[in-house]
Amino acid sequence: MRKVMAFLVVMAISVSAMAGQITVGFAQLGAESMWRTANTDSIKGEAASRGINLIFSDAQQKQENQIKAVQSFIAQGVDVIGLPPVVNSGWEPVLREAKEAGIPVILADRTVDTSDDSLYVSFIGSNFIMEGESAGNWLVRELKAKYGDVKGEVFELVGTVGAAPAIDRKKGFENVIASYPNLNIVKSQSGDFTRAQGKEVMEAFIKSPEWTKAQTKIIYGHNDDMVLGAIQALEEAGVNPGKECIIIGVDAIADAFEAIAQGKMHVTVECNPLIGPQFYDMVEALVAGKTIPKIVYSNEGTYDYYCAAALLPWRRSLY
Ligand code: GYE
Repeated sequence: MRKVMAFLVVMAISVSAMAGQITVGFAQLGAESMWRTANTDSIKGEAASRGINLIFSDAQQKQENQIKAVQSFIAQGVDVIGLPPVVNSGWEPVLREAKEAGIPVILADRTVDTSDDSLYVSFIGSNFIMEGESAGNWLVRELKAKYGDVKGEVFELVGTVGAAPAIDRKKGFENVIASYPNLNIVKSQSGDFTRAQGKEVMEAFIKSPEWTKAQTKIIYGHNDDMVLGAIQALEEAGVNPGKECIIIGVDAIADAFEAIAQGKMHVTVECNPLIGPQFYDMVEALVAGKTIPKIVYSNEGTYDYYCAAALLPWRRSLY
């Protein structure tokens, strides 16, 4: 019986190899936000519709788990590895292992910090610095329109410490506000991109002297989930989020559109999680022996209270 089973397994593998079926290992970083859930659905759904054999793992926001997943994909001899690195450092050894095994790695959604960019074939995702700049530019315009003056105190909810989107969304935002001496970040703390920790951090902000002193309270969150947690904390503390603060998020998830439509939040900068189709286009090109671009950015916009209510049904239909 065992021999028959083993034979069937070997047959199945060789049939799929003969049919040219592509195997991809995707070392997802976790399930920390609605963005991530949509991203996972896109990666899984697109593999299924293209008949790609996807080996998927979830590292629960731990780098060591992601490294182990990549090593196991190398051992299994997959065709291509997809990796959204949870933090941006500490990847060189495992990327070198993949390179030596001749398995291309596509960085999907987050970047790594390395001086040797031959360790991965390509990056697909967002320009996080531009997202931070969009958030800053929106804020400057809003303050000018509302008060005729660019001043205020920013309470910043930072993403996962050391993650590319957290580093760059901060950098981009600071690039813009640096020109305005009366607009400053007065508190900045990580909420690890989750709703629960966003709420906790906001609870601490509300108790701080900076909060009491602030004249124009601005909340800038590196993702919508942390902002939605913060809105809960504000409401529980008796603060009217939409009236007493200016609230900015990133991602543009449907729940943020809803919060904006309800007047509890002001704006969200889009970060597109639906990168499955572009990702597998790159995978298929690689397997066909073609060269692919080193960087592929996804198209993104900014949605505020002028349009969020009208666009909510469309957003919900996406993810
Ligand atoms: O913005 C955030 C998620 O890496 C772009 O990760 C992604 C970010 C996204 O947890 O919500």
